[in-house]
Amino acid sequence: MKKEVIDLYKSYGVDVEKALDTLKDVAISIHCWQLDDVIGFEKHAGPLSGGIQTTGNYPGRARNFEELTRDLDEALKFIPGKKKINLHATYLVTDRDVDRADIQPEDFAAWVEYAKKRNLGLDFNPTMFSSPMVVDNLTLSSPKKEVRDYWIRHCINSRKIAEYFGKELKQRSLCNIWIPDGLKDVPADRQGPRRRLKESLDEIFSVKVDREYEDDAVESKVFGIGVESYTTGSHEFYLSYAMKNNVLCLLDTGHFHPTENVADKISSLLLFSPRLAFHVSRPVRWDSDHVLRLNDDLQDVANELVKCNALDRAYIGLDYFDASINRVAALIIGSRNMEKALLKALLTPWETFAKLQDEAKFTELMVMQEEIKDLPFDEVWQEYCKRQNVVGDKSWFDEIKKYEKEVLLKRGD
Ligand code: RNT
Ligand code: ZN
Repeated sequence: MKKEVIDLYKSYGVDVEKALDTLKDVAISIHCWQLDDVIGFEKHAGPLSGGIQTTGNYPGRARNFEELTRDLDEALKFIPGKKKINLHATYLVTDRDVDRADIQPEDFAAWVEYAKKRNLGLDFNPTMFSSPMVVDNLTLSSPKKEVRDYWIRHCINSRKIAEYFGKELKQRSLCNIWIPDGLKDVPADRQGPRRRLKESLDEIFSVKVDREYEDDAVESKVFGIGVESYTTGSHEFYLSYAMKNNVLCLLDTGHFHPTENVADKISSLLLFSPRLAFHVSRPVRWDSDHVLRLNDDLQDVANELVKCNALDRAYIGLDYFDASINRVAALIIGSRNMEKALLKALLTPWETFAKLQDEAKFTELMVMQEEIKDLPFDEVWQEYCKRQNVVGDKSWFDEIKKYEKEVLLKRGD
């Protein structure tokens, strides 16, 4: 890296070396489900449901563990930094004819082996959609006891799988609960389903797992397709539940009203919670789960995490799925953008800015905030990638085009 670049940042009070050193240890949890349109490996896998949707029919979807991990390996070559893989329960690798509710650690042993070899962590999500046991769009908040009990069992087993990941890989694994529960039209009873969800969660969390290895999070949502009028697991519901019961809130950046600033929530939550979790996504008009671009919304999230000095208190997971472009490229683009946003945030003199704010020097603050945008970020990004042994420029896409031709296009469907 050129000395002028280092000095230029230094003139703003930014230590480039420190930024590079910090970023390399921040884990990003890369979601496996971008590579196969959220289908998974269950023997009788049906279509995606639960009010979420992939659109597009780009060729080359991964159809099994071998194909998906091959694609993942290809993507990982071009993603710098520390990584975890984020799994859903439907990505089990087993010959057993196991019901979704009864999954066990052994069904994910292949993933542990995969992760160990590559020095990756693993996170987990119970899958409470794409199942005949989602009855009338309801799972944990269903009025039917057998439906609730089924998903309670699934969640308890999921937490044990995450604990197993944590123990095996010697790094804490996040188990994140999201349910699709809601109503299409005007609710007659809003509190009933929420009371049942609360009781289901109480039962799920009454089973103790070791916090050293496993963390629990709950993910809220404003609405889903087909359940536009009411969502049982709203933000207020889970925020209250999490604070009272010592579990974590997971903020999916696509799960709020379109003009709501999700980044603004971070500083508040961190005052009351030991850790915070994310599904970083990009909503376009709705929770559309577009590939992450390096836009202001993404930058804001990264900025807040750095400003709050919370990089070691955050689970940064990605959550998007685009079937209209090369899926491996989609995974790389979003992951690199997450890394870039964090690096940009780390290359900003937040303390100086905060002081200007406190001193009410708002003109100077605005000048600085704008000037900093012109610093030679790419030089630092290239240096980071070089140190991580990853291609820094767009030439990664040449490799992916080759991979598409040699591997992806040869897959039938
Ligand atoms: C749905 C939630 C949920 C899923 C993934 C597949 O709106 O965001 O997290 O997208 O888990
Ligand atoms: Zn999500």
